[in-house]
Amino acid sequence: MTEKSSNVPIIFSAEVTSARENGTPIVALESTIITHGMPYPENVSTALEVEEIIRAEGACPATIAVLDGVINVGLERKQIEDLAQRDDILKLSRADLAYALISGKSGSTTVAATMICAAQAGIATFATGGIGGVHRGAEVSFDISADLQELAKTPVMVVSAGVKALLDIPKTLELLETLGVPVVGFQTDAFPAFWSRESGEACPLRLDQPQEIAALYQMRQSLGLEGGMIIANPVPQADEIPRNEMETDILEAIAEANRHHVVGKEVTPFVLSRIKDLTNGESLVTNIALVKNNARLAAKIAKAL
Ligand code: PSU
Ligand code: MN
Repeated sequence: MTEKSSNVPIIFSAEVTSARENGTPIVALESTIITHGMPYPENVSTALEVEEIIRAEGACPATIAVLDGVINVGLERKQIEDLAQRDDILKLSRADLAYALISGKSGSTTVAATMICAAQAGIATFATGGIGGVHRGAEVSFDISADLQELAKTPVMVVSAGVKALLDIPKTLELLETLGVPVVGFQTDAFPAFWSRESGEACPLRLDQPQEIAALYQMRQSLGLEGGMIIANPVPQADEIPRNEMETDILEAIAEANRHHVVGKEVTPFVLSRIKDLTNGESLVTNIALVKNNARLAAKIAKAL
C-alpha cells in the first residue's frame, strides 16, 4: 500500500522507523481498547503483551494514538502506561481525528481512526478485539459505529473476533454486505460473537490460510475496489464464554445503559465495563485472550502480504 504524502502531523517510533527502513511487516494496533475498552492495569499489560506476540511472529507492532495533536505510529512503553492511566483522553473516530490534531489534544484511536492513521502510514494490517457495529435498538437510536463506513472506504484489513455480542449481529452483517465489505471467517464458517466462537450467524466468506487472505486483499486492490476487509477470528475454545451464558449479562448491561441515558461514544465503554462486572471479570479474561489471538493472526497476514 502506498503512503499518503501530506501536511499531516505524524511521527513514527524508533521501532516502527527501523521496520519501515528494513521492510519488516508492520501490524497496526488501536488505542481506544487501552483507554476506553479495558480497566487499568489490565489495559497496560494487554497492550504490551499484544506487542510482544507480534514481535515473536517476526513483525513490528505499531500502536497508534494522537498525543498532543500528533499522530503517533508506534508508542513507547511509557506512553502506553501514561495513556492507560489518564482519564482526559478523547475517543477519536473519523469525525474528530482532525479536530484533535489542530487543537493539540490527545486521543485514543478507535478502529475507524486507527484505519485512517494506518493508511496514512502505509500499513495494511490491523489487529483489534472487536470492531464496532449496529447497536441493538438502532432502528430507534440510530446508533451505528463509524467503524463500518470506514471499512467501506479505507484499505486496511482488520482482524477482529467478529463483533461484540452486545451489538445486533444480523443487522451489522447486513450493513457490511451493503457497504461492500468482505467478511472473511478464518478457518470457520460461523461468524464469531467476540466472547463466543459462534453468533448463530454464518460467515459470508471463509479462508483457511493467511496467504489466501493476503491474496484476497491484493485482488481487491487490483480490481480498484476501495475499502478494507474484516477477518473474523474466533476466540480460542479454551477461552470462550458460550453465547447463552453471556446473553443475560448483556441484556442487563444494555438495560442499565438505557436507564442511565448513556448515549453516543459512551455506550460501548459503559456496556463493556458493566458486562465485566456482571461476569465477575470473566469477560475481561476472554477479551484479553481474543485480542492476543487476533494479534498473532494479523502478524501472519502482514508477513504473507
Ligand atoms: N474492541 C475491544 N474493545 C474496545 C473496542 C474494540 O475489544 O473498546 C473499541 C474500538 O476502538 C471500536 C470502538 O472502534 O470500541 C467502537 O466504539 P463505538 O461503538 O462507539 O463506535
Ligand atoms: Mn455509537
